Amino acid sequence: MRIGITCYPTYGGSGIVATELGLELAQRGHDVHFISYATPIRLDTTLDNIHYHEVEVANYPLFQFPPYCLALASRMAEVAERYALDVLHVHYAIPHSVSAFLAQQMMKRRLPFVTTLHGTDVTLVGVEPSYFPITRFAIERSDAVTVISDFLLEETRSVFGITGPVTRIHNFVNCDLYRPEKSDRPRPRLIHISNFRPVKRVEDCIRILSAVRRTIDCELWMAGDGPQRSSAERLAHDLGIAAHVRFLGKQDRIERLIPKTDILLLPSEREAFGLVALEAMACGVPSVAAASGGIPELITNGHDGLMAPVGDTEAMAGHVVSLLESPSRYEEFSAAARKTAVERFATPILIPEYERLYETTVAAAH
Ligand code: GMT
Repeated sequence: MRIGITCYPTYGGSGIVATELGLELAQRGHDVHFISYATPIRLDTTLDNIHYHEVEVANYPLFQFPPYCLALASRMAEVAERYALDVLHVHYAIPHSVSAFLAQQMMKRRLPFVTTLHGTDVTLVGVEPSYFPITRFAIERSDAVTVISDFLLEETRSVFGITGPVTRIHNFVNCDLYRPEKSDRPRPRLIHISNFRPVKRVEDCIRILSAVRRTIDCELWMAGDGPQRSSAERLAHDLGIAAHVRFLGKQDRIERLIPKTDILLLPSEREAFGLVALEAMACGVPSVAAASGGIPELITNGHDGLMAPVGDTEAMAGHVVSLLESPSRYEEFSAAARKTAVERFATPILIPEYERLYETTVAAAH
């Protein structure tokens, strides 16, 4: 098939899922056309069957806000026409599904589009009064809608009142790329990876480290960047543990980073799925996480990871200690985490679900 993909090209789970989906589809022989304002961070445009089309947003003194949504729609229609795309697949509803709808209206032939909802496009941004009606409209007008967890399916139905079909396709991981790797380190190492937005509760990671350090000498790597970074740094200083926390900034090759650590911390307030926890599991790194949103669909508590209520940093610290103080228990969790990733969330299991959806969507549109 000839598939157009639009996503946010910067850091963030939705762009990563879209990029890796495109790469997997290209490997399976599909022609994949990325349409965005920049090359997605994990995209290698030299690969066979991968094409990238930049969206240029012309500015004008009259524009306080250059209309990206319109430039994107024009580019989508142009690429779809020139390369005879069969389907457009947009990741993150706002504004991508609106642009896809406009592109569809511009075409002389019927071009179906699929919208994948990733989380904050429903739970946070989508509920903003200024975006709510147009987001609901674009979801309803999509030829197919997918969500990345059952949790998000429920949210989509209750927030937007969507009654039509919505397909749940969980996030996936390439278990050949994300794999365990033995590496020596002087002391245990925890890691947190995110965009440091309030929903991630990054300060909880600092509190967890502080509590764990009452029993075990360990360190924390904080990978990523965002608005909560400076408050997390301040808290580390205030708690007297700054020397044990490294802020690494944005990282491109997290498949190389995660295997150098022992436990991933994911204390999010709300997480539609928690892709980073899955990537860690594939590397044999179990997570200690908040039992929020879709995380329990991924982690089986007490088997391949441990969970506690949102904000309960003492319980999360207790979980970390329980893993680090018993090497045999740690090894069991690590092996179970890898097994879960391979058996339930690996690309060969989930990519065909997207392929089937494209086929039925394209067939229904003609
Ligand atoms: O806010 C983020 O975490 C980024 C966001 C995105 O869309 O880039 O991530 C969401 O999509 C990921 C991939 O599908 C999910 O694994 C994350 O759970 C989800 N984040 C939230 O729901 C907060």
